[in-house]
Amino acid sequence: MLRAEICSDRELSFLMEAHDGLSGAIAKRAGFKGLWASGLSIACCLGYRDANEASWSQIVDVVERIVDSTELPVLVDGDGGFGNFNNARLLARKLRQRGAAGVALEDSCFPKMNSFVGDRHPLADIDEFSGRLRAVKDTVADDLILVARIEALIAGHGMEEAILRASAYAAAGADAILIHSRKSTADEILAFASSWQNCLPVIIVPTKYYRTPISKYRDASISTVIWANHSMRAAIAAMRHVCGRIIAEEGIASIEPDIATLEEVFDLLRYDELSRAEARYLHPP
Ligand code: SPV
Ligand code: MG
Repeated sequence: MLRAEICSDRELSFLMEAHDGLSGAIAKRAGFKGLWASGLSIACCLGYRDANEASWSQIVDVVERIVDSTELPVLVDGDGGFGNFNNARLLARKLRQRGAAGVALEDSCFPKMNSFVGDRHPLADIDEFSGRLRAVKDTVADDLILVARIEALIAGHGMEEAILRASAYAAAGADAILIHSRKSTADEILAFASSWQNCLPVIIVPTKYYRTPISKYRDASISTVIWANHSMRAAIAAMRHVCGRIIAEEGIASIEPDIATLEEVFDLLRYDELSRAEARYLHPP
């Protein structure tokens, strides 16, 4: 069941970005069945850059809040695993303990840089990265879905290198392949899907090629689409807007209709459940 939400070859699924318990709860209310714990969004909300400035333990703590507040399957962006095979397997073990459903590891070098920043994205050696994957698989077996993320297209290495890496990572035990692209059209990820022939399920992140209709992904038998950072970016726009109005108007009277009510806040965090528990445990009949 968890596996089907994260990556299945039966039908296209969608993972919504979450960066804390609240954004996870909102995504769940909207109807999402699975979440992406985005490294970019979590770092951003902690005031860090997406360059391994946040520590693995900070990420694991945030993931625990997302898992606890939603009880949805969460695929965690594990970057490159925060080091070598040993760091990667420690991260995976901790994520499993905190209830994550899966981890995506990318073949970047530590410290990584967000895929859309600059043009220096050195790739890890294939054998070394395969060792990270094998170590994770040996540590968590089937208790955590292992997604191998290929940065070859981001780094400008072309399709042959991407397919070579996908084959190596499949042999190392990956359960799915995430193929990343910074192009504004889906051409290269569709070309990848067509030559990969679904040897393992394919996961994509259409942040830059957002205009592509979903039907193209269904036609290409893509397994999973990740909406990777849209709650975080929506929050930035909304907070910028409201802060600007409050400072300009020196008051909050006009913004009240445009922000969430306190009732909605209490509802999202299930204060009603606490009242029922109080009635039961503090004031039994
Ligand atoms: C993230 O959400 O942190 C990702 C996707 O890794 S991206 O920012 O596109 O690299
Ligand atoms: Mg990331």
